[in-house]
Amino acid sequence: MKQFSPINPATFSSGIPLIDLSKPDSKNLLVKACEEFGFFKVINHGVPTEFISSLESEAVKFFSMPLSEKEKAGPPEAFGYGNKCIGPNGDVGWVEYLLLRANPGFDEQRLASIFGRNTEFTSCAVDDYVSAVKRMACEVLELLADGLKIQQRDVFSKLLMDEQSDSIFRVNHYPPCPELQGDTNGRSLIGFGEHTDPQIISVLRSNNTSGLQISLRDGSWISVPPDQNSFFVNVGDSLQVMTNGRFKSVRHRVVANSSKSRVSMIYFGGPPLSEKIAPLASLMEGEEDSLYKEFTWFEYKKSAYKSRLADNRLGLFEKI
Ligand code: GA4
Repeated sequence: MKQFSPINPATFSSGIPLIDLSKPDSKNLLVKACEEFGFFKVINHGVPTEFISSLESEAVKFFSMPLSEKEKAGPPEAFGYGNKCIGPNGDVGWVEYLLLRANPGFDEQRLASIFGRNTEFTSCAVDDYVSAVKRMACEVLELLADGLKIQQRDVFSKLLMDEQSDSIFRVNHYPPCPELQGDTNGRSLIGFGEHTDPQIISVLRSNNTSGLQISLRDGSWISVPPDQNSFFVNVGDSLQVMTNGRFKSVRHRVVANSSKSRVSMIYFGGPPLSEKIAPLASLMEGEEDSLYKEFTWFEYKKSAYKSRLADNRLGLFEKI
């Protein structure tokens, strides 16, 4: 069993690892956070506030349009506007969303052609935001490679930087659900059901409305207090595989709020479709065997889209 040194309160925020990217010791804390939680909060991230606020205000404007207008940008397969239905296999949630490719300009051009020139999501706000967040995600991945003592610093980040990187950008709107107010039975409504993210890394920013919860290693759930000035980062299934299970992809979900609307923007950093996802040779100590069968990101993605949200998608690729 691996032993961890005692928790230092300065590196936690409400029980969640807190990483200050401007501090020199961040790489070791990042490794610990990915091993213990698969999740952490990032401050001093370097993403300009104006990129965040202008995209948020475009998102708010978009979601406040009449449903019939928004539906012109749907259905979401594979990209566009979606409402309540998540993925192709019957999952539903109290959420509406936009799914976009994270490659510059791509889907904004499509949305511009649907809505006309001056509508929301036609400006460069998405590009500015996604480029800055991707840069930060790459910095985190390089610090992680360093922290893991891998010689090739860009071993993870190069997959996001690749022109063919299959990365996604998602904007979620969880409308308030007044029926939940004063519910004495403590019932809650699922906004986005529990799942792990299939990609390498996900970077989330939300407004100041709560709702996000993560599952700890013992299976218990904790609420993540919202912080609109910080980012929250998830380890995805692919990073779990590349580290041969050393990092854990975190199960997470969002519960609806009774009075406030929640807006979140998530960048999912994925590899090119042809990329082999396998444990890095440099991380395999001695006789250590790969815990996973070999697969490409294309194969994993194909199988993920046949699954339900809550399924253990990596299960199919584990060696017995
Ligand atoms: C979870 C992470 C991302 O939001 C996402 C989701 C995708 C979708 O909404 O279309 C999936 C889900 C996510 C995993 C399993 C499949 C695919 C819905 C679903 C039931 C965009 C992604 O890449 O995988």
